[in-house]
Amino acid sequence: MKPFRQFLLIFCFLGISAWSPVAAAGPQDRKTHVVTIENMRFSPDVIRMAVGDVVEFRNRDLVPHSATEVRAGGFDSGMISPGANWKMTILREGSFPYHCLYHPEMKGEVAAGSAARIARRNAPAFPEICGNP
Ligand SMILES: [Cu+2]
Repeated sequence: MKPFRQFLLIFCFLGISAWSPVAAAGPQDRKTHVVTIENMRFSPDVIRMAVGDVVEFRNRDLVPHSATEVRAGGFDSGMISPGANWKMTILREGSFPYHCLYHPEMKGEVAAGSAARIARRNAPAFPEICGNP
């Protein structure tokens, strides 16, 4: 192969890689957002994240808590024992208020994707949103 053709081929290959508008987003690109449960509060109480990110709840209180979506049929950690953690992934855009089943005054919200603000205003019903990371 002539050197010029070789150069063209390499240039095309690199050009396509560099200019491709589609970025491969794999599990390695997921961010983990930590919510610490301490002193009877979720901290931070509002998480803004990308769809597909992971939220990890860490109970650092001396009593059990839960992270349970307010909407019936939504996500539910079940009991998170003192010192235990629980993770979930949000798979759809939206805003998902949650509370603790044992202490309903403990409240938080997970918002995912660009539609989060609109979703919160309109408060529509959502299909299943959770999966294991
Ligand atoms: Cu609680």
